[in-house]
Amino acid sequence: MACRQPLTPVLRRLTRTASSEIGRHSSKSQQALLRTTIRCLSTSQPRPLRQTPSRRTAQAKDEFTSTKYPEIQRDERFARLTPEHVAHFRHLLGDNAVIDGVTSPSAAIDDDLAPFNSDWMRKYRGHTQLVLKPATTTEVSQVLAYCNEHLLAVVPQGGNTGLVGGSVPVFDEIVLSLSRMNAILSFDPVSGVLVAEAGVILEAADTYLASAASPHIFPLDLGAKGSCQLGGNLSTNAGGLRLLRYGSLHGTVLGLEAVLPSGLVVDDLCTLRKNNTGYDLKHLFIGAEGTLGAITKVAIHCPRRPAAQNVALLGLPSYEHCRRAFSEAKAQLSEILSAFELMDAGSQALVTQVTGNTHPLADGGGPHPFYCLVETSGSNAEHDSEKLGAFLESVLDSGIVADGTLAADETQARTLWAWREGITEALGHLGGVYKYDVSIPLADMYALVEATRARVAEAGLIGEGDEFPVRAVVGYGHMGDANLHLNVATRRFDERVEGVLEPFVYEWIQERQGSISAEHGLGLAKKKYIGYSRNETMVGLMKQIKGLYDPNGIMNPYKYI
Ligand code: FAD
Ligand code: 2HG
Ligand code: ZN
Repeated sequence: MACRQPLTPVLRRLTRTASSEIGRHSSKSQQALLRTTIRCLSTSQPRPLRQTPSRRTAQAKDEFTSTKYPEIQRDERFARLTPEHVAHFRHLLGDNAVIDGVTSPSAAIDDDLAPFNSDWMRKYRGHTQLVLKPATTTEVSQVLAYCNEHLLAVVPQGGNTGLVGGSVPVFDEIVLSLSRMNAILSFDPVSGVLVAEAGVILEAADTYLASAASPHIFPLDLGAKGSCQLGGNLSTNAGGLRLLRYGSLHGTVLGLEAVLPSGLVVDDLCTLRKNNTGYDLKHLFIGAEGTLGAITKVAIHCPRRPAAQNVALLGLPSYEHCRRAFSEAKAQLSEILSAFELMDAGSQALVTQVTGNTHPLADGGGPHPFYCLVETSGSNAEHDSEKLGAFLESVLDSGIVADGTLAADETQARTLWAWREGITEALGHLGGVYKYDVSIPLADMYALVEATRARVAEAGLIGEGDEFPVRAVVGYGHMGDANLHLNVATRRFDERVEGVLEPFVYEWIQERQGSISAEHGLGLAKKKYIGYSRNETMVGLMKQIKGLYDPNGIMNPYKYI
């Protein structure tokens, strides 16, 4: 509250000067105010994350999934890889497309295989001895047909940034990496339709669109954009930071090409926005997590890149205030609102701890119990700035928001975003994390974090000292989509913690008609829990579809289906 009076005019002025015209038209006092804010923000520039001791400990203790979860047994229907199989793949793809630990095991090959065996969180670790990197759809088709015929299990892998253990093998499954299929195939600036191979990195696709003669934007954005691939994005049906504005991949993807385990190429690379001709089968692959086939190409509708973008970070006294701020943002910013993200104080404290940066709102009466990041995207900088300024003024005046800051340029906007996008990485540097990515009606959403915190405390598992496995229970997420990320940050993975959290979290969500997987999928992590969000009839139908597309069950076995 302390900062409310002085901040209001600052925000108003910064809003007016937030475009690239700063300095040319702004008054001396405006420039002074702007400099103040820049100075404040520049102390918070994100630094590269350090390799903390606890992160190293977590890595050193990486356990095989098969050891950690002995109840998952290798399916002995699957063949074990032989030198003959490997020779066949070398002949098919060429030596450079094969990482072979079968015929030439060595420590160096193990090092090459390691990143394909371990997931991003270092929670799951498989035993693959073979990675294949086909370069064309025909090669994918030949590989899968051979695997199907010889009963060799396969895990498709994109950027390996998935957060549910779906992208890595459990036992000796072959990893099918799509990384060499990374060409942009076409872009039509009039319709906005981009056609690309599945291995294109999300950020590369967006950079390509940004530099087009008429700049466009990829309708999905997320913190892992520098590593994740379009095929992986579709396979997880990733939601990300701007779903609120651009909608889900089920709406933006117009067509795709996929290869079934039989080798059959499903060519549904439609580039039309309307195509009501029978079942829309592409949707089965969106969110299938590699259990039906391998996605090889994508056609997606991309909007024009907004000419103006503004970002504000707000400090709020309670979750209820965040809900009110969101409601106001929708009402007042309507068509230009492009993101509304939630962060609790605990999540921001962990980012501060890991990066060593000063929080942008640390001086204005902070730390605040909650923070919201609001982004607008539109075609008219002046109009958008005025609208955002008026919104900020009204939420400050009405006491919904206690403090706030507005980015004055792109660098500052990125800095503010780093406090939201950097949470996952910061948490990963502190040890093991139990992640729950859930949808719950907004009224109850944050209550899950409080209930979980209370439960962990009651079990005596949370505290400051090393004897406590849990450091913190934090919540953040895509408030605009009623999508919460409940994260339990630990010093080490510990069975007692998992026992206290599961199935408690899932039961809590089921009671409120929520979803146990909002955007990350089920993978291995939520394999046992699908029944909390899908009824028997639906799981039964899924199994029938799986049986139809993949009768031998070679695609991503041991995962949710
Ligand atoms: P992978 O991790 O390689 O694979 C994911 C799944 O898809 C696996 O089951 C795999 O078998 C399958 N798969 C991969 N490629 C193919 C293919 N070509 N054909 C068939 N199956 C395939 N997710 C969100 O939804 N929103 C976020 O905001 C978000 N932020 C993130 C931030 C960070 C820092 C990190 C690490 C992850 C984040 N994620 C987020 C998780 C998200 O699922 C992934 O980032 C992304 O969508 C997965 O893409 P990938 O290429 O890395 O796929
Ligand atoms: C995000 O929104 C991602 O930042 C990751 O979906 C969430 O770390 C997580 O749990
Ligand atoms: Zn998310």
